[in-house]
Amino acid sequence: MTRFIRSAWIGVAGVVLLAALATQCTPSQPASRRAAGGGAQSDVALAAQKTYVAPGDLDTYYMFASGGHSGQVYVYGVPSMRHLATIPVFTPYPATGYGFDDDSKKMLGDLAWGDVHHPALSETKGDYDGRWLFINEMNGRLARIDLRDFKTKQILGPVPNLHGNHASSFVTPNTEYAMMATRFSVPVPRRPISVDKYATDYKGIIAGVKIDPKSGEMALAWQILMPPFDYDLGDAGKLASDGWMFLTSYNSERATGKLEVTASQRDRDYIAAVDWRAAEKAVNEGKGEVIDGVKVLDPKKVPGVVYLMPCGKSPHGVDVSPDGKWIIGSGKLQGVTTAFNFEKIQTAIRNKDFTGDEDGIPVLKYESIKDAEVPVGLGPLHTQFGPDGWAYTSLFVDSAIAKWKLGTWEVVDKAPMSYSIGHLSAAEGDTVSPDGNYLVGLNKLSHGRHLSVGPSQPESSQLLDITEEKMKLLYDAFTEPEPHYAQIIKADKIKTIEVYPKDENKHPLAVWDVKDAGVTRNGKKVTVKLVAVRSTFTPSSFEVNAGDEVTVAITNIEQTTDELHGFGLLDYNINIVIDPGETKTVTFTAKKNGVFAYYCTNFCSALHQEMQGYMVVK
Ligand code: K7E
Ligand code: CUA
Repeated sequence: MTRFIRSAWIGVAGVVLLAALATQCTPSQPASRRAAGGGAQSDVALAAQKTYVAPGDLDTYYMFASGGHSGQVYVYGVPSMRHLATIPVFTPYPATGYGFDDDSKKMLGDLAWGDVHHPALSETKGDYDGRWLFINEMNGRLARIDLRDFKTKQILGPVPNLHGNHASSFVTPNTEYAMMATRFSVPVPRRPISVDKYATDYKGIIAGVKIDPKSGEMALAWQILMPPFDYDLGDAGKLASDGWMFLTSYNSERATGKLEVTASQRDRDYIAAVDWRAAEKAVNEGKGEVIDGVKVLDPKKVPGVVYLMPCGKSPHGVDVSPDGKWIIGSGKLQGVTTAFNFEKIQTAIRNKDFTGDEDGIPVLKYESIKDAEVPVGLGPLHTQFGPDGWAYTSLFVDSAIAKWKLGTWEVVDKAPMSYSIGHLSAAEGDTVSPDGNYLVGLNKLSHGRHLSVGPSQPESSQLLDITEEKMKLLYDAFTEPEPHYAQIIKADKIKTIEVYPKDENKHPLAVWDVKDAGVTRNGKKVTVKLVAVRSTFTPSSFEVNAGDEVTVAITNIEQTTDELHGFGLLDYNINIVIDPGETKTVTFTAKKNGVFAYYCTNFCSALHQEMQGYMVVK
């Protein structure tokens, strides 16, 4: 592909420009590539200026990117595209000790991996409020990260009935709900039924996860039984369409086997439109059947909770415009994206303007609910928004972003992406008041645009300037697998703490004075209360008996920013990190006899190397 683009560029730009640029390029930066990236030298300088964040200066936005099957969330600064932090969510992360201490180990459960796709910042009145970040994972889970300390605080699930939680975690405008939905339909309730019965005996599920407005605590509220399609993406209605959720699905053929063929037969699949207030009401009125502990609504018995909107072949993304009036659904095998009109959807529902049903769910008439088919280009996947009605749609097949206008449906610009863009993320670009300024293309391929690191290549995330009529490529950043979706929030909306205040530490095993540190024994249970402070552990040694169940509780009594201490216990697979003011515990059976060193893993002072001790197991 690189070669193709290079030669195409040579054709367009001509040899003269290349010769001019060649003199300015180092051997490791071929002239053609440099030109393709930025155009003339002055453009390169301008782009550099726009992304340069001087030493000591701060970025204006945070970008939270899904880490795909790494199970993590990556935090970047925009416009510098510098990687600032990794937030471990569904996977142990030795760098912060996540997944080693008792609490995070319990939260992770038996699963050592997760495949995260769609971060969702909490919202108030449709705008990011900077409180929490929710993120889904394919093994039927949802997590909540607290943006006060950038830590994972809750993992919900795996939830019953639903399998392959891809169309998630999209929140409603006041963070009333996050969504979950089935990508891989299964028999509900779960039981072994052979795949030949897929079309009749397998079911999809759309779930509403209620979020506590004070604490952010998530609880599975209800599920809706759906036909066995593959539910893919979602977005919540807002303003005009508040109260609704929209979720795409492919495989309305209800096929199995080679889906790339069998599930691409029909010209249209569906977007499910869920009236979540109606679902909530039905459950409150006692409707629905409890399956595996969850209230499940069957639309045949509870009409009015869900409708199906036909959408171009195998749709992927669905995105609601900032004013909530349009629902943009993209059939990924088409050259257009469809703008559905929310008012027309409501009229069609009122007039029963249906063309049939799927398992009792009314199918709305396509012609009655669409406003336009926008000729964006090939392989439209996802749409983000800017101010003044601008929309940006990623085109996987064309490997580009199309810029177009809501209402006039004019496509005004296209920016090539290197290469094969999936999601894209504009600054506050899925809220009721998008910022514009920057757009990041989250590309699937990056070959040839970075120093080679062997076969396992990074992903490429390209930063664009969208302040002017034409989109301008500013910067190539390389990100770890795999930024499916990302959200970009104004930096000043996030208020972090850097030290846990002493008076907030209510941990029962916390000790703030070295006098209170030490070992207590209750039968075979041993508790070791440790104090960590520059540059000593107290106690600096302790003894237990082989076979004891040992709980080590460590309090980092520092109240100074950036003064973390680690606790690495050799040969016992124990590695935890304690932030200033925090208490963490780790419980294990002292199975191995002998003497084992523990030491501080975080470089904390000039005498960090001396911060060590011994556990003697007799
Ligand atoms: Cu990669 Cu949202 Cu999972 Cu599209 S998804 S590209
Ligand atoms: Cu404490 Cu290094």
